[in-house]
Amino acid sequence: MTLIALLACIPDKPEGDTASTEPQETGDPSTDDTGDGGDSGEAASDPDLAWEIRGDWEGATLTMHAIDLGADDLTFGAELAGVEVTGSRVELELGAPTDLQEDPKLGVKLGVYVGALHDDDDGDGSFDEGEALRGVSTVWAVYVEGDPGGLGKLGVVEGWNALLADVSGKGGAEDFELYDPLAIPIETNLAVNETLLIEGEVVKTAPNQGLVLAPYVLFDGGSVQAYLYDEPMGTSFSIALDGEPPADHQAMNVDFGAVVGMEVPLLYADNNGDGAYNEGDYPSSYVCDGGLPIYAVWMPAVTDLITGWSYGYWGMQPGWIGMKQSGKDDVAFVTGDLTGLHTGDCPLAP
Ligand SMILES: [Ca+2]
Ligand SMILES: [Ca+2]
Repeated sequence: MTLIALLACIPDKPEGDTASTEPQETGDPSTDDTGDGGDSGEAASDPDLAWEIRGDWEGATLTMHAIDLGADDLTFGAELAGVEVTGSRVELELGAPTDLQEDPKLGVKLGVYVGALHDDDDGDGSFDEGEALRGVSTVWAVYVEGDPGGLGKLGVVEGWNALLADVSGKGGAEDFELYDPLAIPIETNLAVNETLLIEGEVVKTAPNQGLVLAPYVLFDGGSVQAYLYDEPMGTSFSIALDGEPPADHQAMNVDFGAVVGMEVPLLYADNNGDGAYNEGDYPSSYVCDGGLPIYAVWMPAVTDLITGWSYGYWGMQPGWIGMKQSGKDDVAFVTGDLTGLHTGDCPLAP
């Protein structure tokens, strides 16, 4: 695989919102471990690479993972560094990696690495599948041996470089942005988001109207012990989600490839007037933003590099995240709270 071909390996955005029921498994967002970390390069006297951490770095371990340029699919190879993070900047003195590979198209020997932050549960200074990732860099650290050849036109030089690829591009030179290899950003974009606020106002009120957060498992014939929210509806609403939903709200979702909790805010006619959503009540409307239904999704902690890589590019995060229908089979993720919503004119499809 060539460096350019790596672009094609950035996973497709997940589509649709269908869920299926399978044995449940909840994520384990462990966050309190402080491993011993590795010993390579921390507080390097003459750094040739440095990561700048944006977000909560305390207790995290930073690793770098080679992308196997010889594989057809995205495959991560050897781990290059494992350093317990003690500040927001991690400097490394790496020299030339020993696992460089020849890019067949470019005729250049190079190595491409992503940075990762994780909670090193077993304290071995290395990322093991199953340990919770806090971030995977979208900027690549790229080492080039000798003359950079065709990469020179991207501004790449011999030695360490940092590149950000535009995933919507075609892989041309214009789709790469050069970064300072002594200031490569890595965001804690995979930290579990514990809270989500959904609030707004209703533009068309009806008598005996209620608002329920209907878990998606209901649409698959499942049931839950309790709803996360179910209140009579006034002219405005405010739903504050906090923490992982109960296991009976979560199910395997084939589109996400993970056990997720999906909640659908629904307005309903409380036909029996008991102030709660139950049999005989009639769901009438989604809660919408710009006429498009919104959902709240609980995604499990990310514990593998490929999912972490994909999340970084698609702006997803584990924990609570807002999701918006953006087309028939298309969804868009919305980080941050869902506020300023207007609803009441967003009927359920017949
Ligand atoms: Ca480990
Ligand atoms: Ca009722």
